[in-house]
Amino acid sequence: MKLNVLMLAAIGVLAAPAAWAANIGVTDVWARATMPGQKVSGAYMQIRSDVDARLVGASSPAVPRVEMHEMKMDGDVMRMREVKAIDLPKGRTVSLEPGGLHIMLMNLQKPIAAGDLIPLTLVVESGGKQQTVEVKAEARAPGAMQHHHH
Ligand SMILES: [Cu+2]
Repeated sequence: MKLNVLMLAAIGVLAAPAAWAANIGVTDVWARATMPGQKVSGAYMQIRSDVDARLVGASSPAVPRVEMHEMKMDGDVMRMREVKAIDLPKGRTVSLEPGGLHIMLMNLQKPIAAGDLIPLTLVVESGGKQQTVEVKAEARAPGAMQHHHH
C-alpha cells in the first residue's frame, strides 16, 4: 500500500509539466536518404503549436550533429544558414521543407537508407519554459536532390 502511494507521488511529479506544456503537433516527418559517402542530409516536417512557441533545438541519438537551417535566395544563389530558433506562431502550421527551413543532419557516420527511422528530439520553448517532443523521421529516397552550399 505504501509503495502504491509512493508510485503515485512519483507519477505526479513526472506528469507535472503537462499542466503548462503547449500542445505541439508534428506531422509529415521525413528525412532524405543519402548516397554512400554523403555526410549531410535534411529532415522535414509540419509543426503546429496551440500557443506562441519557438523551436529552439533539435538533436538525435543517431546523428552526431543536428542544426536548424534556413535556405533563402540571395540574388540568383540559394544560400543556407543556421538559425537559432524557428518561430511557431499560435495555431499556424509551420513547414520545414526542402528549399526552406529544415533540420540539418550532419557528420553522418553511415548512409541513411530509404525506410530508416531517424529519431529526433525537438526542444520547444513557450512562456519561458522548454519541453521536448520526440518524433521519428522516415527516410525517403533522394529524388530531386537539392544542392547544398556548405
Ligand atoms: Cu541545411
